[in-house]
Amino acid sequence: MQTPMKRLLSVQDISCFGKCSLTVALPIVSAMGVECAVLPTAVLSTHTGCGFRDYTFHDLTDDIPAIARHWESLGLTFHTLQSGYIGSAHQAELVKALFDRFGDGAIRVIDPVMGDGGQYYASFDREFTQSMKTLCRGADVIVPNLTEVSFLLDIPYCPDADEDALRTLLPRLCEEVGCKAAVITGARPDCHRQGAAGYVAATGEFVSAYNDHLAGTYHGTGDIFAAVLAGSLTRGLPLQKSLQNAVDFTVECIRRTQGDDAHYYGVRFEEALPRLLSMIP
Ligand code: PXL
Repeated sequence: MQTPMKRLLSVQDISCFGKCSLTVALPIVSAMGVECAVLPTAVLSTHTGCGFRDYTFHDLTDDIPAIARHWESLGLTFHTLQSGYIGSAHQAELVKALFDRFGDGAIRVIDPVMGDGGQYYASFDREFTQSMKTLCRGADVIVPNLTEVSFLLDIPYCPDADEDALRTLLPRLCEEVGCKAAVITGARPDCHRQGAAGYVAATGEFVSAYNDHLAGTYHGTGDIFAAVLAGSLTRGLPLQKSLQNAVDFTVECIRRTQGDDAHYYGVRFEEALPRLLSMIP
């Protein structure tokens, strides 16, 4: 008798070209030995960053209720529910309803994708932030970057938050958003290290994981981080080890991409995939 496999549902867009959201979540989660079901929120010709203009955007919001009904008729269950890029406030509401429907006993990992570098991504604004906040309520873990932290808490963007500042922001996130744990990604507590800092509301425990600081900004790394974190948690690893996996894998992807100007749109994560095998039990 084979051991049952864990199943994760990843809810985010397919950017057909550009290596982010579902095109990184699927290979990463699968490589971690976790079944990856997907609910695409939209199909885009490329992602919306890195100077891409005139990209196509096909919204799939209207498909969500029928997909959910079909899954319900099949009696499908998920060990983990993960969400990333959500296209609109209405879609965020439907994803919230879907997570409530399939959420019994599932780990909810939500990346409130809204922006980077202190700016909203195209088509997001303060109103959308409120819907994202509602989706995040009750999540087991949310994984905002410092830009998204500033939007969620309605405070100025502070890219240079040191360890003390992170320890102030994290409990505020849990309290104001209403999530069980918060992880701030892209944290640079000093000029040598980059990684993630987390906080678990129920225990008051702070956790963090860092690796070498590598210069530059790389598109899709937040999605890669979230996929490895969700995969690790699904495989039953504790938050601390899951964070370390996510940080180490993301930094490895960046290291392999540095100096490759042809990869202006995403990182060379494919070559790092074998490393995931040593990160899980
Ligand atoms: O990597 C986050 C992301 C996901 N999906 C789409 C995006 C972005 C960031 O720009 O545009 C479509």
